[in-house]
Amino acid sequence: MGRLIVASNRTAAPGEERAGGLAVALWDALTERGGLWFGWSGETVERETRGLRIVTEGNVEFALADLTAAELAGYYLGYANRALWPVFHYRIDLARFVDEDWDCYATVNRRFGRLLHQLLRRDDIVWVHDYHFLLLGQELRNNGWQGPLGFFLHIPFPPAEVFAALPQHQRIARGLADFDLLGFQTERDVGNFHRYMVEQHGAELLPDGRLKAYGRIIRAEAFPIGIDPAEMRRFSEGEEARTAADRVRRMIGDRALVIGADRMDYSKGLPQRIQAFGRLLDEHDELRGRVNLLQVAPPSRETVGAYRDLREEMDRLAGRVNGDYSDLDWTPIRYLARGYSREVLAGLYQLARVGLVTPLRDGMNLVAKEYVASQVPEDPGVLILSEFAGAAERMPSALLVNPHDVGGVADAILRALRMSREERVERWQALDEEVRRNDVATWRRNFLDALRDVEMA
Ligand code: GDG
Repeated sequence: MGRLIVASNRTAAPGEERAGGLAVALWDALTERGGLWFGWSGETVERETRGLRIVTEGNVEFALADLTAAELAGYYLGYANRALWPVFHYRIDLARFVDEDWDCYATVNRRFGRLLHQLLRRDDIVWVHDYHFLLLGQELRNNGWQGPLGFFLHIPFPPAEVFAALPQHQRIARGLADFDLLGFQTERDVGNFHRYMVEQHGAELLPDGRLKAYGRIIRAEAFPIGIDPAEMRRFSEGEEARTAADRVRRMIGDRALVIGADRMDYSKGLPQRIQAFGRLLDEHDELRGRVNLLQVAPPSRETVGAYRDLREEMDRLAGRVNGDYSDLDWTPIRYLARGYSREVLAGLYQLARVGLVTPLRDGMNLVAKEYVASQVPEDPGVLILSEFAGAAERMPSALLVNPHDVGGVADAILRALRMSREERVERWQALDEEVRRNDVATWRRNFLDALRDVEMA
């Protein structure tokens, strides 16, 4: 059996944080069969990039490439985060299409493809991750790689009409067709991709579900990503979780806690969420002084304009609700524009009566699953989940909401706060079963099994 080769924009090389189910799952897969993890070193150099930096840990090698400052601006902040991220999240209105950014994106994929190809051995299997590397498979093929080549998209794949707005969508589709296996988060994403390939590229959908495109046969399937529920449970019972929960409890007393935790990203529906909580207080005076929203929102990608705008909007909205309703001994919204460790978050999830996960669009959303895994089985909280999160496809027992419907979300919060313990337990059990069944280990096993089938074929 050959090695597993993983390529992702960031790696979990020694010295980087190997926190989070995903990094751990990939690490486990790599140590299981021995392998190599390729990606950006996280370092930018002024002009000339050095060659690869190789770091070894046990039977796993990390191959790390630098970016120049211009590449960081064009490939990463430019094309990946200003064009691809918004379009894949159905937000053409926020996308900025700059030809030079695309050129830079293609160039980095080409350079990285060449670097990675030099490290490949005959019987390796290659697994590429996410929207930073849409052209990497094609570049490996161009360099002569004929072995198994898989790709997993962590974010949604939009409907054909939206994807086709991307000026370079043809080139990207052609690149994707060079993979043997394309993994998506949900059946909806797979359906979107199929229809796009058939309508725009004359692809043929074969009876066995595979796709014939550009003279190649590719498999496009859903592999819903999960978490490590045991880890989350451990965190929620740990010392850090307890200390954090105690601190919050001291602040809120016996008031009900509603929690949100999201990267500060326009896809997460944060302004709408604040508005919904405001609406709840507008319409229910009996809740004033009785309930708190704690929103953790670590800033991300702050050099991108749309993210700065979001930050300002959040400050304004939370300030307004608090201005309208705060009293001497109560502030309705505690909005924290900073990150906390996952240990701390687990404690907060457990304390919270309601988990509010209302993205406008999300590939999967792991916070929803982590909230479920952190609950006390006899007295669990209620998950309110956007129907537009990938997670909703298999979590129908959550209170599903349309995050654009501010009144509907307010109603759902009210319903969650009033829900009987019996109903809470029943809903939670169904959710917990799903979270445990489709965990992160299952996700990677299913993907790698499918990729190995390609290898055999
Ligand atoms: C992308 C896709 C898909 C949150 N706050 C803090 C913190 N977190 C952790 C959570 C969770 C992770 O970050 C966030 O994962 P999500 O899935 O919710 O969202 P994205 O970052 O957008 O991830 C998404 C995912 O990839 C996996 O495929 O589900 O749809 O967009 O684990 O607990 N971690 C720390 N401090 C925080 O304040 N340390």
